[in-house]
Amino acid sequence: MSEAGGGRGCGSSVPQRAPWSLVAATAAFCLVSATSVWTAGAAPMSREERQKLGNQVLEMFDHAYGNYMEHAYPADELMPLTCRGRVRGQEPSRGDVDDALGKFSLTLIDSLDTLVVLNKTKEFEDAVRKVLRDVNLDNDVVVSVFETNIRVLGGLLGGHSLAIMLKEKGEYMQWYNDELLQMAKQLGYKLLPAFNTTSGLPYPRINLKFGIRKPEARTGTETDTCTACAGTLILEFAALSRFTGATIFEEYARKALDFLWEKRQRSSNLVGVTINIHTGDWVRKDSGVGAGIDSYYEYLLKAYVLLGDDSFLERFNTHYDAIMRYISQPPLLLDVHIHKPMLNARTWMDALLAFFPGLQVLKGDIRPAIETHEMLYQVIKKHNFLPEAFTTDFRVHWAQHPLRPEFAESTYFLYKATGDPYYLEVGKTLIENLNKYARVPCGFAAMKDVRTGSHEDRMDSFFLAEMFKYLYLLFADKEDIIFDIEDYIFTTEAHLLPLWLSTTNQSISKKNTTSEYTELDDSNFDWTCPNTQILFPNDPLYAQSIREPLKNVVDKSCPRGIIRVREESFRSGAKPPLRARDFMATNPEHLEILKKMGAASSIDAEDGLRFMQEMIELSSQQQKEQQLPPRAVQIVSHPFFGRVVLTAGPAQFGLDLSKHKETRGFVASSKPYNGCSELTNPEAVMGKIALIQRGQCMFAEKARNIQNAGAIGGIVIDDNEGSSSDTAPLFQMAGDGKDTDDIKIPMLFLFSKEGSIILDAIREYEEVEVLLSDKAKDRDPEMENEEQPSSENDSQSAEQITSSSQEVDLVDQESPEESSLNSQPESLSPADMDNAASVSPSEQISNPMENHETTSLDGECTDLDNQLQEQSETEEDSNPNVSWGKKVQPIDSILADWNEDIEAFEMMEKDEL
Ligand code: DMJ
Repeated sequence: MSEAGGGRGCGSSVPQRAPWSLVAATAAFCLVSATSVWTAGAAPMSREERQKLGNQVLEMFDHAYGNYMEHAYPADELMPLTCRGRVRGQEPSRGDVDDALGKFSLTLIDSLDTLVVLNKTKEFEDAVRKVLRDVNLDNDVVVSVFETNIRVLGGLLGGHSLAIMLKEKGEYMQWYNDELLQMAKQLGYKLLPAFNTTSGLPYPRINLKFGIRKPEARTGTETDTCTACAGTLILEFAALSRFTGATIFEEYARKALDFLWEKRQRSSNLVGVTINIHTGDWVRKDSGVGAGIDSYYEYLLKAYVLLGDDSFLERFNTHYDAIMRYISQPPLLLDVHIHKPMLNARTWMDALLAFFPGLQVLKGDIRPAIETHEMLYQVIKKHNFLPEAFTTDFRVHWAQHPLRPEFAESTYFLYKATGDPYYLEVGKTLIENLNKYARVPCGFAAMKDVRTGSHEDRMDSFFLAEMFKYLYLLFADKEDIIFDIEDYIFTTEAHLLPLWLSTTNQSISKKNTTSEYTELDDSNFDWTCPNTQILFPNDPLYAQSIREPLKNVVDKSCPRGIIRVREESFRSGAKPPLRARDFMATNPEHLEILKKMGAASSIDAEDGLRFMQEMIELSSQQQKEQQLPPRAVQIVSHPFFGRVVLTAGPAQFGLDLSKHKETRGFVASSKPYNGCSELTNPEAVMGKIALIQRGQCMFAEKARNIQNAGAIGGIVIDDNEGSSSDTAPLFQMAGDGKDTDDIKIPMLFLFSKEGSIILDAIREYEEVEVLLSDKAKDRDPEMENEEQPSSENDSQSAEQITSSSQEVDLVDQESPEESSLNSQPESLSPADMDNAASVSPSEQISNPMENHETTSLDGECTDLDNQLQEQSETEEDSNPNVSWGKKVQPIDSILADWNEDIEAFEMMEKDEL
């Protein structure tokens, strides 16, 4: 091992060992040592409280795992709302997300080593027997190579690693004879045909029975794969080789990594999101640390830790240097272009990047880890969960949350590194939120929309593989775990592989690796293995002092300012480039800069391109900001007790539920059902929430008719049979072009599938009470206490009623942008009849309220931001019909002038390739 290895930067107290164990011990040493030095900061948590929380995690795991085993096994996953197994082919396709399901009892395999970590040794023994007895790896199913590797191969290897550990201890698993390893090897051979490409990058999918080439395979025509998909194999494949002595697996995984390394963009040292597996061309040239790339970086560093091969560390450090140079804009991590790394590729971040602070801990770069983690925590505090994507000013971009574990993972590693009890409190919040908002009678359900609290009929296997492991370990003492966790490394799916593998069957290490590396000076390795003195230079409040300035980052601060600091420091001395968000057409200096862009130097040209791009994004973003967020209809009466939350469209008139307290009441159908004339059953709707069918007259007219009959609210149900918020974009109900101030009651819109849940409930239970609000309220026992007591079965059947609309998840098939279009309500023009289908953006009515909430700035924000904000508020207040589109018109015309330049830049980019 060269000096660049784990020994550098480590405290001198690292015991002298064989090189491999020094490498392996590096991360563990740094982490373990840090936990013991914490003496001040957040109040310490007592052992009693930690045990209580640990027990809560165990109970939650039992609830998730128990329901999977009882109601879903041997299916791949549990559908927690309908309480049954998800069997591929029997449920409507969800697109790519279904490629994880291979009819191989995915959740059971993914949960194996969690059982041991959670001290459920007996259950582990039973689970292993079930896997050996029931699981078939030879199904005629096309699966994702990446997902099958990390979840199934990783699950079997993690299970094997802990099975042999238990066997050696002499109490459990005495009968075990490497059967899981044999299955892993069988699966490994099934995945190998995917590597049959000239590049050595694997095809993204494979048929478990027929491989790639056979006509029955139904795959093998793909040309692209994601970087993470090709670069997240080495841990499992190397472990398989080293456990079995069959070197081929490690060789293939190394070859794929070598190819990716060769293809990195040489000037930025970044990689793109997707690559052509035949030509090696980058298909998507944006680059970040989240979706599509994340675990490629993770595996380079961890391959170094597990295998002790310096080349992996050198590659990781080279990439890390580039990430910190271009992508890291503390506390944000923003995607950039690989060829133009100073150009942001997006204005939003995805939830997968939440693993990155954990990786930074392993790398030893604690400060940015604390910063990013804190920023993410502020987003979570606002929405209870991390939305799948959120903007740089922390608005929801993509509202789904499939119970991802990345943030819990980073919380655990930060706690291990700092010993700061603050991270225990963070973990406690995660537990509370899971129980409050995601727990359902039959497991835990993914959030369909973090803003409304609605659910999806989905509990992914990674929830059991990862979430419970990290949460349990966070609160556990060494003696709470029956083995030494420091002897293992976590794969990206949190499966455990023993560090002793680094000295086993290592004949193939270094074979096939490239020898060309970018020369790095010593500073690249400064933070490779910090000791605690470097992390907390004589100051136990260090972590807290890093977090403190970020405390209000989501609610009050000005993230734009944060980015600006980075820019300024980047080109010290030079004037910061003009950013689209700051641009004012009336400012002559700005116009002068605009003229210069693209003409003077390559830096000006780059600024010009970025400016253009930001203008386009800003324009579409600000149009979106005029939209009202969706609302929630929550069924609160027996036996639902708030567990059923339906995503509803808002109205641009009537009581604004975001400003006022929610409205609660029993529902009653209006007569006539379309609500287009005076109601003939006022006694039935008086004091209730009236149900009205969409169509035949304006929404506002319906609202007036039910209000006159004494209704306290209204729900308009779509008359297009089968429509659902899963598949159709929500919209806001517009007024009728006249003054609608006379409408005082709240009005919400439900698509037909969601509406029929209420109608079904009325048929079944007669008295149905609902809550209309901007966000679902806690499903806590209070609701039940207000009602007559009911059995668990009742509650379960209540969830089951929702199956028709909740079970279909089409969101994963879409890009975040498309999905956000779906989840953001669109508005219908006042001139339209309420059953009109299309919406013209120019006809939208803006909503100042939303702007207040999303862009509130504190005193430190720039005057330009404030001016723009104030300007926008004044105009909207005085004339609610002014469309935002009109205000951006000058920008649009400026954009048009720049089309030529964009084309020129695109040509330039092509030439570079
Ligand atoms: C897990 O399957 C793995 O952690 C993977 O690397 C990406 N994320 C999912 C869970 O979010």
